[in-house]
Amino acid sequence: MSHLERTLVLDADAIRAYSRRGNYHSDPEAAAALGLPGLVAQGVHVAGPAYGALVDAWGEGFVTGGELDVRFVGLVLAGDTVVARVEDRGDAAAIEVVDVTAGQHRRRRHRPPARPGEPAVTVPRAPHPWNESFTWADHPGPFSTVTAAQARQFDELGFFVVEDAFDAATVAALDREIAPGEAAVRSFLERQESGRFGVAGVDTQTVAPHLVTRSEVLARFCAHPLLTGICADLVGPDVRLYWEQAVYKQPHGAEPVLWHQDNGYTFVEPQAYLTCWVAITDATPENGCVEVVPGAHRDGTLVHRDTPIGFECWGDEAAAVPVPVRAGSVVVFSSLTPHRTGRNRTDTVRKAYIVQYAPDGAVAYRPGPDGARGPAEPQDDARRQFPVLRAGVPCVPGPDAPARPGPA
Ligand SMILES: O=C(O)CCC(=O)C(=O)O
Repeated sequence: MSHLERTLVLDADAIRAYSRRGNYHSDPEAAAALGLPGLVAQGVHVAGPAYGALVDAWGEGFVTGGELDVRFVGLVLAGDTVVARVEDRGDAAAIEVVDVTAGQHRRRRHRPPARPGEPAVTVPRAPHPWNESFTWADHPGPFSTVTAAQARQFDELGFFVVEDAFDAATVAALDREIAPGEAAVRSFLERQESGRFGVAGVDTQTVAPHLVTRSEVLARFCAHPLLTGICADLVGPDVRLYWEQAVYKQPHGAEPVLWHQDNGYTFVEPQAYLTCWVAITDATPENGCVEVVPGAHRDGTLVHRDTPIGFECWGDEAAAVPVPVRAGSVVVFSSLTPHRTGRNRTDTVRKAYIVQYAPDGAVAYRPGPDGARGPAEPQDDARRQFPVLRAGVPCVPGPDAPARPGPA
């Protein structure tokens, strides 16, 4: 058995050599050109080039066909430099990446750290310019689904948890239905030179929106009686699905999701709509559970700044409350609740399906070319913003579905 240690710059060819998309095997010719001849991995499932390549968690049991065992540490992107130890085992071989140095492109995208003595850049706790006269409306009841204590916590703190709301079979079905859309987003991200697109990135999290347009199961889930019951109690009698997306935080992710309000990304009126954050895996402080600043939702939408890794508003580390939940639980919070999620520092993906509901008739505003508020944009796209409640009665998903009880 012999060892060989090499330093590889992961340019596009190297990436292709080790994680060719589609059939997921290394390319013998490219490997030979890199000075690692004869290494062929068959059936090795890697997430694709430029992507958390060959995550360390996959180390064991990674060999298929007995030819190659590849173990990378951490997340690797094109442009990074890796030190790889190659172990020749006679009829097999193993590559272990023992060190990774981030390439220039990655460093550029990271926020420069504050110099000693220089305060970190903070965003002021100030109203969004279009938030001129917001008043939070309390929810006095009566309630069909939430408890009076949950409603009070929602009014006072801006969030509450419904523990174990969905059983394991439902959670597994969500995961299964999300998978194709998530894979499509991942593939899109992999094709970006930086591996990034806004808040999403192959080394941070995939964000897969509008999945209800692909999956009847997910559309029905968004009209689940528990969720429409929460809507009836906290949003009103006439409610539409406003937005839904899966956020899958990658193992050993590079970035957190910064403090933000959901209404800080796209300014919706009425400003207060509802977010149901459904945990598909357990969410913990280690893998990036939701954290909130309690109470700040009552001020309405805050000013946000655009950063290379997403929007950011004022947050308060000292007051932040982590909200760890088991898979199947729901964190219910307002579109006005400042929240964030930390880096996933574990070996496994943290998965969530995020479903948002707004009163029927809600509109969105985007800045025009001069930065001023553009025209009101109706939020009633029949394919993905369908009614879930009409006059307090749950609807089945669909553009013109009559009001009738939702799915069991
Ligand atoms: O799930 C996450 O990690 C963050 C999601 C989030 O904050 C959002 O979708 O607004």
